[in-house]
Amino acid sequence: MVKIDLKNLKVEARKEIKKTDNLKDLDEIFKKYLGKKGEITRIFNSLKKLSPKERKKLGEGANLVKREVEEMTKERAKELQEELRKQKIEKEKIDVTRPGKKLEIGHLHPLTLVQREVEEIFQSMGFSVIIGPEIETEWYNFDALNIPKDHPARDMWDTFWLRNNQKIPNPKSQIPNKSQILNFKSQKLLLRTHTSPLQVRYMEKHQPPLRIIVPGRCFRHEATDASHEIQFYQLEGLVVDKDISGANFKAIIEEFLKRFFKTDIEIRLRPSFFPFTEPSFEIDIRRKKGKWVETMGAGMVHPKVFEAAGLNPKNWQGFAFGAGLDRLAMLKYKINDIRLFYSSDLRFLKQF
Ligand code: YSA
Repeated sequence: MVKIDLKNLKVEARKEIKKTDNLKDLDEIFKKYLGKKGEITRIFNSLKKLSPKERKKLGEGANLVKREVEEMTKERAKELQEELRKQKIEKEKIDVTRPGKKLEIGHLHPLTLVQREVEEIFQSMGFSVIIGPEIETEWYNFDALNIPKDHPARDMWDTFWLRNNQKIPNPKSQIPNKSQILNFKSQKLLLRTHTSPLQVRYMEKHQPPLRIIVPGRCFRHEATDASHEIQFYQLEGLVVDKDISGANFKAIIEEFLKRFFKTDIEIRLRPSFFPFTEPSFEIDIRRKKGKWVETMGAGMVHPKVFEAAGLNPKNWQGFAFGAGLDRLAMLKYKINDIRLFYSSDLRFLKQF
């Protein structure tokens, strides 16, 4: 009979099982001893050739070793699984104290911010915010404002004319009546060069006393530079009542500028000329002794404008102004080139 050293077999198996560091190898070791052709299985298979006495002795010993190898394998498998679990947890661990990734969210354009702030200030002073069409007729943009055809004053506004037969501008807030539609059809159309047409449009439909502002985009066919764009934003203001003077204008505009810039600014009124105001002036602004910036045109509403809107100039007085929103924004944020507003340059826009 072949002498089988069960003790040594057990020692060997234990060594191998302890040494292994992964479940796959452990499985191989198990098969090496207890698989179909495993060393312990082979002992069991050989038992039938032995005498009953030897069979009993070896059988019992082999059974013992078998149970121990099974036990050791189970134990080691548990340990390895636990190690794996720990490694996985370590890998998946989230440090909740780490600062998160910043999501890029959009924000408002500086000109929108300025427009909203300006609207709020004027609303708090009792003004209503009105909007109107960017495509305008020659009548509202010029004639109704006392700028007849062939009048040299038209040269003040270099105009983008539209080809005839354009659709009639029809913003929901200002649905034109039949006579206006007929008027539109016979009118040349243009991109409005200022927000002043809204003075007449509004007074046609609303009886004074009234206080409105009109923020909106304007267009001029002119060369661009650091303070001029072909498209820009204006803020029209109009106040009409029985007894309105230039002093009212000055008080309101000073109050607005104080609240808008939140710091002391200087304003300078220069005599000027607009066909739709008499007298007319231009307002320059500067901060901290800096450069004067021409910011708005203004004046007392001309009698012809009241007449064009169907109001009797003998009954009403008013002042109006047209400020450049871009210029106000430039002064507020110390921006030295208006073109930056329209450049879509994120390095610039992200600062607001
Ligand atoms: C005057 C009297 C009133 O009773 C009412 C309104 C006005 C203003 C008049 N409608 C007008 O457009 N005057 S203006 O040609 O001098 O422009 C007014 C302001 O718009 C300027 O002071 C400037 O701030 C801005 N502006 C004009 N052209 C611009 C411009 N801003 C940027 N780019 C341009 N090309």
